[in-house]
Amino acid sequence: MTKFSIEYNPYLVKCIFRKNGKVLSSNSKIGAKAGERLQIILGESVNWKGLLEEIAASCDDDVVEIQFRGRRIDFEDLKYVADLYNGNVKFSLAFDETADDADVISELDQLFDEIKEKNLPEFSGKSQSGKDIYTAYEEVKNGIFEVNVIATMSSGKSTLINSLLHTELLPSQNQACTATIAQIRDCDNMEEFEAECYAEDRNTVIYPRAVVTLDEMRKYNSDERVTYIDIEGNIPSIPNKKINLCLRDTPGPNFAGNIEHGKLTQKIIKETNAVVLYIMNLTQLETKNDDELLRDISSEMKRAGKQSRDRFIFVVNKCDELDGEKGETLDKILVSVRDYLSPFSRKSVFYIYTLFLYILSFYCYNH
Ligand SMILES: Nc1nc2c(ncn2[C@@H]2O[C@H](COP(=O)(O)OP(=O)(O)OP(=O)(O)O)[C@@H](O)[C@H]2O)c(=O)[nH]1
Ligand SMILES: [Mg+2]
Repeated sequence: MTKFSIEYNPYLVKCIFRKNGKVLSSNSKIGAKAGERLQIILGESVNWKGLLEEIAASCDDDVVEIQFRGRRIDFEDLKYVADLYNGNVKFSLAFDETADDADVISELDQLFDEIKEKNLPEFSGKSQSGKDIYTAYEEVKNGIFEVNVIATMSSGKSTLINSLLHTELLPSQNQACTATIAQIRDCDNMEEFEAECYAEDRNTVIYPRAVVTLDEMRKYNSDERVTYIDIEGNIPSIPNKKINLCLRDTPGPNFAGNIEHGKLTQKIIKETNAVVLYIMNLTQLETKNDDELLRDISSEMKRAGKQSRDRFIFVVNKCDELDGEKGETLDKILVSVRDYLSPFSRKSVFYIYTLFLYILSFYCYNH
């Protein structure tokens, strides 16, 4: 039996691979991947069959034990890929858990408390905007994690967000629907959703803060004076102590009622650091508008490098529309989605996210 080990540090984006105790150098095919994200290495890319296939090829053995050292969520991704593997090698997985995000943050908290107590002059400086290091740390830690949902019209943006909210709050229908920009801030202790509506200047209140349901949201969405809807309420399963999530539903950029919508989508793609969930409508993959948006995303990924590529996550939606009788299967569809996306950017990045996210989207729609 071959013993293979993977030690993964997601904060430094660093893997150490060992075969039978010996570290694989950067001259080896697997060792050369040491500086890439685990989720990317797990998937296929040009001249790379995915980590498990590559381990199988490098070990020349029927039985391989993989010892993984790292965070549980990363181990779960490895396990997911191992469960899908149907090659000739029998893999067994062992897990050695290291600190997770919560442990790291609590260690950082302690460290900051200690240096604050010592009143060290090295840490007494202020930034140009007048912030000291402690305020800046708190701001980053408690900052809002913004997720923008974008896509061409009727791809299922609002429906996906409703699924994440476990309730039908945002209007959705099979024609140009969302005309406003609604953002939902997670607030664990609220029992209902409350919303306030603003005009285009982001300042003039059109409807003051009130409890909302789908009916009020329909009214706000069809009122031409309303551009922004700020909503607060509990997004289930997302604890505030871990993350201050804000989901933002956007109108399709091709919404005929307002050319500003296209500009907003451009701004989200180019000018923010926020995460973008890009929803692809399986029943209508290759539209001109999709093409334009994907080109914009692709050039932003090229311009802003690695960090920017991680901002864009692709969701293949409406997977329930697959017609099994015509031989359409999820695997085949993923191949065609990959082929469709590959001219826009590197295959591997798109692949792993689409693979993972079609499952999320499928799950959300059906629950
Ligand atoms: N079969 C199927 N239909 C879906 C799915 N998601 C959304 N839909 C339907 O697709 C249509 C459009 O959904 P919306 O959520 O309004 O789409 P949108 O992207 O928010 O649309 P706009 O706001 O107009 O840009 C609605 O009729 C939904 O019921 C899905 O996963 N499967
Ligand atoms: Mg919508």
